[in-house]
Amino acid sequence: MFDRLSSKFSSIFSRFSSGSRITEQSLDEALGKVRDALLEADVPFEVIESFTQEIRQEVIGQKLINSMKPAELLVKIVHDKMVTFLGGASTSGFSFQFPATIMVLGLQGSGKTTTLGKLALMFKEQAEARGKKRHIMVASVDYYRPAAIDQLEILAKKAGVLFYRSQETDPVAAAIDIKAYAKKELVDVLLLDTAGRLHIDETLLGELKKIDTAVNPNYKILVLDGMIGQESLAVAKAFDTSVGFMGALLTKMDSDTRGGVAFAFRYALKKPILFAATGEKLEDLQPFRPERMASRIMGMGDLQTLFEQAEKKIKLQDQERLSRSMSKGFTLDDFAATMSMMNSLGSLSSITKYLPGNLGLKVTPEQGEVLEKEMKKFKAIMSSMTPKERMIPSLLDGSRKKRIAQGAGVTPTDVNTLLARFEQIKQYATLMRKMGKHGS
Ligand SMILES: Nc1nc2c(ncn2[C@@H]2O[C@H](COP(=O)(O)OP(=O)(O)O)[C@@H](O)[C@H]2O)c(=O)[nH]1
Ligand SMILES: [Mg+2]
Repeated sequence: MFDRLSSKFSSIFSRFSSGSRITEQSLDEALGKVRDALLEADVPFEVIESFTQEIRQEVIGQKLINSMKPAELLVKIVHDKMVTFLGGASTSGFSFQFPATIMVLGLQGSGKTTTLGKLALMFKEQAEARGKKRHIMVASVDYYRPAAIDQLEILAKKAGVLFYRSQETDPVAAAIDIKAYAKKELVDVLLLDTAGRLHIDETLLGELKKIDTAVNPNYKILVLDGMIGQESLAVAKAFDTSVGFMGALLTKMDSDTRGGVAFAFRYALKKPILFAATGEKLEDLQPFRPERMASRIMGMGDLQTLFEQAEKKIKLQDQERLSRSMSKGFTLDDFAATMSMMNSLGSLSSITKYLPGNLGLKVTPEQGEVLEKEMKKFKAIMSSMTPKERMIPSLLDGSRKKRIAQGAGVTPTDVNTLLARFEQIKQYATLMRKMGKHGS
């Protein structure tokens, strides 16, 4: 998600090394680059202007120019501003209150039907995780596209949720029938799919309004194709004035999405972005967390997302230790835990995008292999160290390094490489902790 934007931002701020001063000139230069990066990401001009102006004011307001304060503060200001622009610092994410009827709106091809299947699966898994059984039903009033309803039926089967096909053929009558059926069957969550067109048109909006009135959903969600960029604004505004909705769900964020849609939508509509879809599979749906998104864009990695993905795959106790250490201090033991967690997560190239700094650069499969070999070495090295050495690596002197290298069957250079890598990650962990992004 936002990979291109993210690599731009990483290069802007990597120039501000720790301890360097911010000058008026370097600030303007950096903000100019921020502007370019956002323009290229298809963020609307007025959004960029207000974004950079607010940052400038804050830097001046906080008297950062020529101060001895480290340039990290500038990074923090930009980061925090980005969080605000993307939706605020709430870390809990959005949660629905059930029982509920949820209706999706959006243009044809934006991903409504696919998304409905994803939401259904997510609700089902959430209930199962709490040992509850939830009656989840999906239904559609899309009578315009042939096979649109069949598509939903297939998704419902995959997700393992109920599906209902109304015999009515008028969308409004079908909507009323569906709602009544759901009530009769004591459905907890009714997910209603609607038709879209390739362009906003009055007939579509008029019909949606009638369906809205007939069904009176608790939640209306606008599904926005993340690939369409600024154009999404007109779509969002048209749906908002005619039918209304409470928040948006961005799809296709796995594609080479430039990020503009998130900024544009938030700025113009002031409504939350609730979820981001990142693929065609049913599992490819995540809560949209402005804070994490901002960290990703700024190249600070998204360890929290990595933890979340890992949650299903690794033992809780490993993970707890890891997130605890992220919020306190970072030792080689944690580094080792991170590595074994990464091993259990899958190929390196698929997960490195969540890692901060240099490790977060795009990794080709070949580079991935090299890194994986390196990691095996690192593991061997660490198992040759004493627990105390893993806690305080600075204890290692030349002769200990040699002994450890021998024990692990590697060279002393490998030991130094490991320590350098570790320092790098530790610095990021420390920076992120300072910025209070973890442990919340
Ligand atoms: N890559 C990717 N494709 C998606 C995503 N969501 C939906 N699609 C694809 O977009 C196309 C249109 O999706 P569909 O759900 O039929 O859109 P609808 O017309 O709004 O119901 C399908 O080919 C989906 O597989 C996503 O998050 N990522
Ligand atoms: Mg559809």
